[in-house]
Amino acid sequence: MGAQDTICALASGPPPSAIAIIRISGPAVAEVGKRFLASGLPEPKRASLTYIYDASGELIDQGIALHARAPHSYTGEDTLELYLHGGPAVIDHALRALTSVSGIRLAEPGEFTRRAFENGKLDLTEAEGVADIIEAETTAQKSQALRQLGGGLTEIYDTWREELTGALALIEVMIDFPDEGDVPEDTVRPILERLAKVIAEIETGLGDRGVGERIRDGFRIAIVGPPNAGKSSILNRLARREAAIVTDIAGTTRDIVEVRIILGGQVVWIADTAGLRETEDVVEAEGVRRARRAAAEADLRIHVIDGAAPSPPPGPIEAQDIVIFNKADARPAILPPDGALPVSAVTGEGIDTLESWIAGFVSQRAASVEAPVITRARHREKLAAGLASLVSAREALAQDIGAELAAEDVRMALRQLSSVIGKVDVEDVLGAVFSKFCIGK
Ligand SMILES: Nc1nc2c(ncn2[C@@H]2O[C@H](COP(=O)(O)OP(=O)(O)O)[C@@H](O)[C@H]2O)c(=O)[nH]1
Ligand SMILES: [Mg+2]
Repeated sequence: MGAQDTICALASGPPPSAIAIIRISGPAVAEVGKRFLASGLPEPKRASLTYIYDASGELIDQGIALHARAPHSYTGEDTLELYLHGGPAVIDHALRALTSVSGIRLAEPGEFTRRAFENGKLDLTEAEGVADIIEAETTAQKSQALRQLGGGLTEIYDTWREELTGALALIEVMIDFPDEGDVPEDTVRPILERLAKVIAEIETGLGDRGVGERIRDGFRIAIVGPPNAGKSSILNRLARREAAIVTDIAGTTRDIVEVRIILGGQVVWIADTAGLRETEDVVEAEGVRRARRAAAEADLRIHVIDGAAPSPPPGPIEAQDIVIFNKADARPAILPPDGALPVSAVTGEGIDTLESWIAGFVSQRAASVEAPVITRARHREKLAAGLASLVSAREALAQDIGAELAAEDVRMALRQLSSVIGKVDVEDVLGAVFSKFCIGK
C-alpha cells in the first residue's frame, strides 16, 4: 500500500442517488484524464462537462470532472472528482474501468483523509473532526466537529506545546548554570509560572465531566430502583418500543438494556438495569453488580419508586438525579416523597415531564463547557499522562537536584500532547482512527 498507488472510491451515498461522486487521488490522475475523459484532464479547479469512456471506448456516462493539482487538494495529491449519474450500473462501470488501470485500486476506509494527514494537510484532531462531522446527528455534534476540523483543538495544544518548549529551554539553561545548587530564584520562577499555567489549563480540560465526549458519544442515563418498580416499562416508554422485557416477575432484567434516543438536542443512552436487591441467583447477582456500576458511571440517574408497594429508600441520590414515583395510575401504597415526579408507565402520565427534565439536564450539561478540549477517550488518556508528567516536573524543580528530572518530565509531557495532534507516536493510533471512517473519505 505505497503512497504511489492511486486510489479511487465512491464518495457519495449508496445508489441510486441523484449524483454519484467518484474520487480519485494519486499520481495516475493525469493518465485517467488522458485515457477516460473525452476532453482530457480539465484545468485545475474548473468544473468541466465531459463524456467519460472506459479503456475499450465504451461510454461510461456524461458528467462533470473536477481536478485539483498537488499539493492544492484535499489529500495533497493530484485528485480528480467525477460527478456522474448516481445509478449502480454507472458507478460499477466507472470503478471497474478505473481499477483496470495498473496502479489504481479501491481506497480503504478513510484513506483519502489519511493521505491528507500524511501530507500535512490536516493534523490528527482535524482528521478526527472530519470523521465526526460525517457521523454527526445532532447540531451539537456537528458544531463540535466543525470546531475540531477547523483546528480548534490544534490551537490549544499548540499553545501548550509552545509554553512547555519555552519552559524546557529555561530548564536547560538552569542545568547549564555554572554554580550548581545555587540557582537564583529568578531562574526558577518563570519556569514554574509556565508549568503552572499549562497544568491549570489541562486540569480544567480534564475536569469537564466528559462533556466533549458525551456530546460526541452520548450522555449516559441509568434507570435504577427495586425489582418490579417499573424500570423496564419506563425505558420502553422513553424508547417508544418494547426494548426491554417487562413481566411481573421480580428479577426479570439481568443484563443492561440500553436505548439511544435524542433529547434536548443531545444523543442520550438510557440504560435499564436489574432491580437492586440481595439475591442468591448468580446471574441476577451479576446483573445487580452491573446495575450498580452503570448507576455510578451515569451522568444522571432516574430513581424509580414503586408506588404500588412500599419500597426501600432509593440508593445514593446526587443533586442532579431524578426521582420518579411510578404506577401513579394504581392505588398508591405509599405517598410520593417530596420532589418525586408522579408517572405511570402504563398510562403515559408524567412521561412528557420526565423527558423534558432529562432534556433540560443534558442541554444544560452540554452548555456547561464552552469549548471542550477533549472529545475522545484518546485525548483524555494522553492529557492525563501529560498532566502527571508536568506535576512531577514541578515537584522536581522544588528540589535543588531536580532540573535534569524536570527536563525529562517536560519532554515526556510534550510528547503526550504532541501525540494527541499526531506529531509523534502516530503508528499506534492511525489504524484505529482511520479505520472508523467511511470509504471514499
Ligand atoms: N399499574 C401499573 N403497573 C405498572 C406500571 N409500570 C410497570 N407496571 C407493572 O409492574 C410490573 C413490573 O414492571 P417492570 O417494568 O418489569 O419493572 P422492573 O422490574 O422495575 O423492570 C409489570 O407487571 C408491569 O406491567 C405502571 O405505571 N402502572
Ligand atoms: Mg426490569
